[in-house]
Amino acid sequence: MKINRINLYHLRMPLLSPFETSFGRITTRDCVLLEAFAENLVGYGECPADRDPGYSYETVGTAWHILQDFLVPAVLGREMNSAEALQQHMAFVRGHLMAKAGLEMALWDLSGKLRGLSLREMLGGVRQKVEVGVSIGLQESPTRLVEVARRYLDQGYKRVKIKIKPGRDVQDAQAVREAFPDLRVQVDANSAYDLENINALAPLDELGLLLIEQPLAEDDLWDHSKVQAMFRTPICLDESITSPRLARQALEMKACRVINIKPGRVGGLSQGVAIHDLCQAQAIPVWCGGMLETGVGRASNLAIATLSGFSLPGDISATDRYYEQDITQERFTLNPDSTIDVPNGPGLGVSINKKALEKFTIKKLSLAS
Ligand code: OSB
Ligand code: MG
Repeated sequence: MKINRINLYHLRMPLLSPFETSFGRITTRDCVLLEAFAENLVGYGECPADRDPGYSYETVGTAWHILQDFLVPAVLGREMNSAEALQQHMAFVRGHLMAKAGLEMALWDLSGKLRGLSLREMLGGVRQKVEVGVSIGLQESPTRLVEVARRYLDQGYKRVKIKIKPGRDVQDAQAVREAFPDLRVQVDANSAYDLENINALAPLDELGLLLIEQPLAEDDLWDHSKVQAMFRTPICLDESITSPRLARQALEMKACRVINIKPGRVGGLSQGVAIHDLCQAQAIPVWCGGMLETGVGRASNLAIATLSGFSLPGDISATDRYYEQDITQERFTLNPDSTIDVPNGPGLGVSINKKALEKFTIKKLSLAS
């Protein structure tokens, strides 16, 4: 197929509640939505770069520039029939993995619509619903955190992740553990520690946590191997794993025992699948991370999380954990067993609510061949 037009939308959507991590607090969430036209079909992709370079160096601004000036021109009007071919055409751009991932997602959506196959079927997923948890941002106090966690448990979530940062770590995790002795709990530091202050986290090892996510800097596999040696609890890497090669090296170095796969962070669904395959061959558990996606990115995350090696619950919560109004007609809901159903329609299996898309668009660009 040949893509003959791509529209970029800079979206800004209000969150139902603020989301605070060690790198900042947001009340609205930005992203770039891609709308790609080919063969009288339209496919959507979500680039999860945020407004600020807190989680990663990419922002909506950098992704917009890279898409507009490099990636989209390299793709428009070219015969393109697989994610592999797309990745080859994008390889001249170093980095900018979230920008690439958005484009790859749109190609998958188009391919699925062309072939009448769901993304789950194309990726080789083995289940129709996916086990999920909820990621809870930093709260004003441990007491408040427990209240918020309880609200999510009442809704049916059976796994909770809490964000931590120096000064807001052990007490928070202990409070949750005391309130919910049997709950599956994990923590995420988003790179807020270094070897100087990591000892503060030692008491976490007594709490029976599922994992400790990304304690150190993203470019620091080696020191993560030292931290993993200090803890019985598995270290899970998120920010550090930006390619299948780094995933392999992290495992060789024993820098982690679990990997969080976010297709956006690694340059696209195909790269996420490659990391899944590599981990599965070594019996390393993986799970699907989240970036507060719209219904478009959420559908994509659900599809990849159906692969057999995704053995831990994903950060893929119901729509009402994030947005009062989404840009998809479909809203994702939580089943009583803490799962979410995976869309079955062709491609991503979602349709766009044009009114909502227009409402949340703060900038639009149309590029044609
Ligand atoms: O580190 O997993 C993270 C959200 C934005 C950026 C980074 C992260 C997160 C989350 C939220 O933890 C997961 C979700 O989408 O619910
Ligand atoms: Mg994380």
